[in-house]
Amino acid sequence: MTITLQQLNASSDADFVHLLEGVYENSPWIAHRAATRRPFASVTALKMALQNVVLEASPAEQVGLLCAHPELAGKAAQSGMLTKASTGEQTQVGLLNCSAEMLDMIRQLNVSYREKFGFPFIIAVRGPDGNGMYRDSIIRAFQRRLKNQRDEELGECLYQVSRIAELRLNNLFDISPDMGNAVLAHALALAAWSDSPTGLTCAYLTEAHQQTARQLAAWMGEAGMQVTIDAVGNVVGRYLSDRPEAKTFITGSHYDTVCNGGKYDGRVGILLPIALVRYLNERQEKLPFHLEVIGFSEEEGVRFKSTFLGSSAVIGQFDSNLLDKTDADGISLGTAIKQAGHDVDAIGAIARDPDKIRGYLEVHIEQGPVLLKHNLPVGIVTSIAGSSRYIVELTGVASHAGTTPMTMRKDAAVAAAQIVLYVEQRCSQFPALVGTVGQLLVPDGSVNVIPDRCRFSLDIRAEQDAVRQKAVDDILEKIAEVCNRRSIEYTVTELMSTPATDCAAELMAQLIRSTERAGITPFTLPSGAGHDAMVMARMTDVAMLFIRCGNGGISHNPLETMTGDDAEVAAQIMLDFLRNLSP
Ligand code: HGY
Ligand code: MN
Ligand code: MN
Repeated sequence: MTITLQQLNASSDADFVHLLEGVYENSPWIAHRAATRRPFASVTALKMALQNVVLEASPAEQVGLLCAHPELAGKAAQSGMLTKASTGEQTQVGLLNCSAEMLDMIRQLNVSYREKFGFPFIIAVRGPDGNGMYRDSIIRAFQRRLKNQRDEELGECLYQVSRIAELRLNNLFDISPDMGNAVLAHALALAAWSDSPTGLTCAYLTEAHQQTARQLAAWMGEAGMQVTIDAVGNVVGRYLSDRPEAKTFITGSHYDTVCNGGKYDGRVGILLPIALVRYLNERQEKLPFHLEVIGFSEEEGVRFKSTFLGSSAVIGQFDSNLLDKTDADGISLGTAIKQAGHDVDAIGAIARDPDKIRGYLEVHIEQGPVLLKHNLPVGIVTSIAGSSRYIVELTGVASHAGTTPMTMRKDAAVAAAQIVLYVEQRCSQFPALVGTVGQLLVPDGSVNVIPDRCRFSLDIRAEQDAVRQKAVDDILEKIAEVCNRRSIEYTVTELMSTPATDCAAELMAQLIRSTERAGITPFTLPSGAGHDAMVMARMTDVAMLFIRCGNGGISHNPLETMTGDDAEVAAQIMLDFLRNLSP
């Protein structure tokens, strides 16, 4: 049986509760409290209202809600006492026909979990696209989350409950997040191409990277765009306006990844506009400006330790000195570009004419927990933190681990350790200042040799440039002090320094209005992660729309996840944004 929003808005409170029966497992009180918040302008607004009732409930009511849920493959399941919805969901993912051995493992997990947290493990088994998780993934999540702290796990279970309710409401209203699920499916397809046999690594111009580019180009063409792959590997799709003289609005993000990264970082910002253009093209709907979707080829800086190669070429600031930089195999950037069939002499021509550009919007996963904590599918970015990256090389003296007195050592690793701890201590002094040593290496080290060399990276970021610069200065001073005291030689090489970037007020206001029209309370937040928008901001006005991340907001990790429904909300907001943006 499906229902309509009109029906729901017009019904009595009792009928409202009855129509939503089963959406929140054995917990009609949630619908009862939400009934007073009618009318709802959209199903999204209804979902938000129900979720907010749960978030505003008392801790006891929240735990009661969790305890109203059955255990996975638990007693209720075994005795056929599950609700109709739970029966369908647990059957769909094979939890009701497990082997005796698997049942026993799940039973033990249920016992341990309930003992630790006092409520049952809850997960939306239908998963990110509603089509069902693999049983093994469910069990791995169970085992992983059993290690969580109680507050963290309470929050995660409440999020999972809202996700279960969302999927049940989709069925009730017979709606499906088609664009959002297309984004997830394409992201999954792209993840098949990796530089590594395990996990997703897609570094600049590797074979996997070039296959990814070809696939993006194919999808852009199918969606109705004119497609080119430029001299630095950017995949560019243009959806033309009827007005040849119109300006161009650019959207996009990067398709390279970090080592062992997630499927959505960057790629969502390319795949979502592709789904949007397909939607517009199917309806022959044109925009008052040309729309350019750019898959930037290199943002993470993994292979050549230089970031934003793709977007810097688009704004005409590609640094040709980088062409001589070599990767771990000694291949230069210039050679890699030529080997990929591109012409380094054509890089200059990639630059866009700023006068012909209307603006830039980047859709990106948040890569953090803020939207999750605020129970919001999307957020509007106010500014992007500036960042400084360095490689530091320390040189001491290798000597015998057994015969060299502790007072006579020039130990590069110990010096590095002292500096690393200082980075943590110094960057803990300000809330919006972060410092990371992501790489720490004793090249050719031996167990019984005092390290003569140690190489490490620095990544320092802050919302305010002055705060970041002061932290960088203090850290560089500390490196000098530690090394002088320990008679260690050192070099510090700057890899990148990008100032903090403000998003454009006009475009932010437009995003806020589109978010409101989607039935979502607009929420603004800064970005701690860097994005191509920082580079594009040197040429035109920029804005960013963040999409909520699941699994506690984790990113740069295979656990990175999001839902088709949240992607759909972002797509609807972006569509409204483009339709209402003055040319
Ligand atoms: O490091 C960053 O902030 C981005 O993921 N490149
Ligand atoms: Mn990233
Ligand atoms: Mn990114």
